Amino acid sequence: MSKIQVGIVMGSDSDYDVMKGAAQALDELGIGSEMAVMSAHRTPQQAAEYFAGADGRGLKVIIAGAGMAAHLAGAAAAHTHLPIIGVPILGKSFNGMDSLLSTVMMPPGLPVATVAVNGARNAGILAGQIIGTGEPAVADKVKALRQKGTDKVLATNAEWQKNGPQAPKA
Ligand code: RP5
Repeated sequence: MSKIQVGIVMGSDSDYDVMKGAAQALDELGIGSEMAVMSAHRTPQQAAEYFAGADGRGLKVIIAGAGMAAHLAGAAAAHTHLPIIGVPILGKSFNGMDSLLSTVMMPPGLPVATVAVNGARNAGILAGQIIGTGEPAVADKVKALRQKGTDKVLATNAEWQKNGPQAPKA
């Protein structure tokens, strides 16, 4: 079992369906992760303790997802120097703009690397890229993942050129 290097946190279990994409990507890259539910507003004390203790427990990156203007990722940045990747979760209002802006618009000095709305898979891959700067085996896995994406497009286009455009197979 790989050592746990990434903490994936979310504001509510209602975020799980999106956030599991980060765990899946990290798994593909051979990086251990843990998941937890915590809220910047509903459980501020517990969240602060988790973020403040993350470095001491060996975590390298934190991925934080929250919907509405809950800005869990920003709260994480306030308590640790570790890199924070924010995942804005699509809610019921404003097409996710509330969450996107509350996650991305951090004050100078406290960056949150924000991925697309519901972009948890990319958050996992970005965490892998960060960890890969110090672990060549992880960097190799990131490169292989990208190559898979390239190969898929090339194969699809080759098929289109042979048999004409087709809708994706289910
Ligand atoms: C945020 O409020 C959570 O991250 C979630 O996306 C949203 C709604 O939470 P629930 O009411 O579903 O628990 O804090």
